[in-house]
Amino acid sequence: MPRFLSLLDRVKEQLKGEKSGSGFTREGSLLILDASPLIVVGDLHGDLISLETILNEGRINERLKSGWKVVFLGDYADRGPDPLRVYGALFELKLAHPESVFLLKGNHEGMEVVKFLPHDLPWHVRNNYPDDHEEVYRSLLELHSLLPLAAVVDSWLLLMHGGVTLGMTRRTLSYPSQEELKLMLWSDPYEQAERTSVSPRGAGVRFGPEVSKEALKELGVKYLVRSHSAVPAGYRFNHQGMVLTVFSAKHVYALKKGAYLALEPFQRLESGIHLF
Ligand SMILES: [Mn+2]
Repeated sequence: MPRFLSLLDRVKEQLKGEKSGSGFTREGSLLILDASPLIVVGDLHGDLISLETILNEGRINERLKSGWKVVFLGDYADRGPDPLRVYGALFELKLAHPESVFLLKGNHEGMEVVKFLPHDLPWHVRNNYPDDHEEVYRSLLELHSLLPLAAVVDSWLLLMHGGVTLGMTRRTLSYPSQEELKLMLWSDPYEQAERTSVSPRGAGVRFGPEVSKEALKELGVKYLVRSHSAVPAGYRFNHQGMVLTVFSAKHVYALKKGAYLALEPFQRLESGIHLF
C-alpha cells in the first residue's frame, strides 16, 4: 500500500473521532476554537512552493510546539503541479499536531455539492499511483466529506473558505443544508449595497456588507477571514475591514504576493498579514 494511502487513512481516522481536544470542540461541521495564537493559510491549489515558504517563514513547526494553532482555509488541489505533495505535507502536519492543525473544506473539496472545473486531481492520482488510483481517489473524496466547514474563534474570528449567508447561525454552520453548504463554499464579498447578487462564478453569490455584519453579530465575532478569491496583493479587506481575504497559492496564480496570517489573540488583522 502506498505510504500516501496509509497517511490518508490515519488522517480520516483522526477526523472521524474528532469531538474535542485542547482548546477546541467540534459540532458537526463547525470547529469552535479558544482564542490562541493562530496561523491562517489561504488557498494552496497544489502550490507546494508556497506551502513550503509559509511553513519555513511562518516557523510553523516551532510555533506548533509552543501553543499556536494553524488553520488552512481549503482548496488544496487542482491547478498547481503538486497536489499530492501538498496533501502529504498537510497530512503529516495534522498527524503530528492533531489538536492544533485544522484543514477546512474549500469548494475544491466539495465535489458532492457542485461539480467544478478544473479538477485535475484524478489525473495526478492516476499518474502517481497507477495501481491504486481508484482507491486513492475514493479515499480522498471520503476525506473531503470529513473536513470541517468553518471555525469560530471565541468572540474574535470566523474562518471559512467562501463566505457568510443570509440568516447564518451557529446551527447552519454546524449542520448546513446542501444549498447553504454551496453558498458557504462558493460565495465572495462585494461592495454594493444590495444584500446579495448573482455571482459570475455560476455558484454561490456575492454578499454585501450588511450580510457580513449580521452574520458576524449573530456568531458573536468581529471578523470574517476567508480565501477563495485570488487577490493579486495576496490579501484584501472588504466591508469596512470586517472581511479579510487571504490567498496563499502565489506561484500557481502568478500573483504579486502570496499571504498568510500570524496573529496573537485579538491582534489587529492588518499587523498579522505576512506577505511572500
Ligand atoms: Mn475556492
